[in-house]
Amino acid sequence: MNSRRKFLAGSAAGLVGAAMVSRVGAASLPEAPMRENAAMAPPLFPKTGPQYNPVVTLNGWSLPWRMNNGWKEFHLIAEPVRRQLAPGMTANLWGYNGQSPGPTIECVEGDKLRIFVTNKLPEHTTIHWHGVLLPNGMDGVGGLTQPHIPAGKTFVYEFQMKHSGTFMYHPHADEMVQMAMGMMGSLIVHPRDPNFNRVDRDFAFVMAAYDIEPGAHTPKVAEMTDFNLWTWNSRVFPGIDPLVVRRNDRVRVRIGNLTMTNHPIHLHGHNFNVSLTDGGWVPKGARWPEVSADVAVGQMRAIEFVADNPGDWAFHCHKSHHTMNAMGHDVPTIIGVDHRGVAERINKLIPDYMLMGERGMADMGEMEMPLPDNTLPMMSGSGPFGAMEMGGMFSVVKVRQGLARNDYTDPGWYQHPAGTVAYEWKGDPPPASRKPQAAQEGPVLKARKLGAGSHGH
Ligand SMILES: [Cu+2]
Repeated sequence: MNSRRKFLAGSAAGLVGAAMVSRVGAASLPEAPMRENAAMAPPLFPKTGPQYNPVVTLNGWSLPWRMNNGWKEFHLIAEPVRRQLAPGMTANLWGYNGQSPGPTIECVEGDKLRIFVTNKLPEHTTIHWHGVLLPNGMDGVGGLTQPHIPAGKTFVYEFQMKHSGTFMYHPHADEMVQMAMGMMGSLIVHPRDPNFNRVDRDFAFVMAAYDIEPGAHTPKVAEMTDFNLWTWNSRVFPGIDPLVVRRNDRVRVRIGNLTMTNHPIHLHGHNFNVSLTDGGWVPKGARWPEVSADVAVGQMRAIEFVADNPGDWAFHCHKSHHTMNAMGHDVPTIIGVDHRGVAERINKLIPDYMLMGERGMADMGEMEMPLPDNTLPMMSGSGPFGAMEMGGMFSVVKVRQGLARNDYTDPGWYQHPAGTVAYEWKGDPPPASRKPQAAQEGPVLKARKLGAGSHGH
C-alpha cells in the first residue's frame, strides 16, 4: 500500500513537472539578482507595470522582475548563504538570492505572477505563499499540493494576486530546519489605486529566531523553543537599520513573525493603529490606538502612525530577553547577594575569577570582556548618552524635520532642544528615612560576563 502510494505520488510529480515546463515553454529563466551585503537598498520604483509606492526592507532589498506577455516574472534561488547578523558576527544560514531573509517581492493587486524557484540547497524544498489567496496547487505545501522541488531543480509558481496586503514566503518542506536556517521573505501586494491607504514611508521586515552557540556560525536546527538570537530580517541590534522618517510623514511598518513565539512590538513617542492584518486592511472605523502590537507566530501586522514627534524613538520587542543577544538563560539572580567571602576564596584558586550581576547586569552593557570569536555581546550599542544595553529586536525610529522625500540616510543622533533632556537633581540629597538593608563597604568586586554567552550552562 505504502509503496503504491509512493509510486502514485512519484508519477504525479513527473506529470506536474512536465506540465509546468511546457506551459512556460522554452523561454529562458529570468535573471536571479543576488545581493551579498546587509545594507538597506533604496526603494525599487516600478519601471514597468502599474505604479505603486514601494516599501523599503530593513537591511534588505526588493527583487527586480521582468514582464513577459503580461506576467511579472521573478526568480528566487534557494541556497546556503552567509549573513552578517551585526558587525562582529556572521552566520551560515539558508536563504534566497544571496541573503536571509530572501529579497522582498513587491507586486500589485491584479498582477499575474510567475515565480521561478531554483533549489540549490542540499535537500528538497518548496515555497508557500503565506496569506495569499491562490489556486490550491500553487500553495507550496510539499507532498500535499505539489511534489517537493528536488535539489538542483527549478519549479514554477503561477497565480494572480487577488488582494493587496502584507504576506510572507517560506518553505513548507522540512519546515523546522529550513525556517530555523533563515528561509523566509516578505511579500508585499500594493493596492491597485496607489492612493488607497497611501503612506509616505513604508517599511517591511520579518522576525526570525536562531539558536547559535557562542563561537559557532551555524544555527542548531533541532531547537524548538530555546532560541538565543532574536532578529528582524536576520539582524540584531546594533545591526538593525534605523527607521528614518521625515517629521509629519505618515509611516507604515509591516511586520511578519516566523519565530516560534509572539512579539509585542512597542513604539515610543507615538500612538499607532494596526491598519493591516493577515486577512487584509482593517476598516478605518475599526482601528484603535495602541503603543504595542502583539504579533503572534505566523502573523503579519502593519502599524501606521503620523511621525509628528521629532526625536530618536526606541522601537522594539517588549519581551526584555528578546532585546538581548546570546546569553546563559540559567544565570542565577544574585542581585543583593554578598559574594565577597566566596570570591576571595575562589580567587585563591583562580586569580582572575570575577563575579557577575551583584548590582544588576547593567555593567555588562559597557564592559568589554573578551568574547569567543564570532560572538556578539549580550547587550551593546552606544548612544549619545552612553551604553544602550540592548541587543536582538531593537531599533530606533528617527523622526527629523526636513528630510528629502526618499532619503533614508541615518541622520545621526537627535539634537535635543535645550531644556528637554532628563537631568540630574543637584540640590541637597533627601534625608535617609530608613536604615540601609545591606552594608555597602568592603572590596568592590569586578563583574564577569558569564553571559558572553554560555548558552545553557
Ligand atoms: Cu520578542
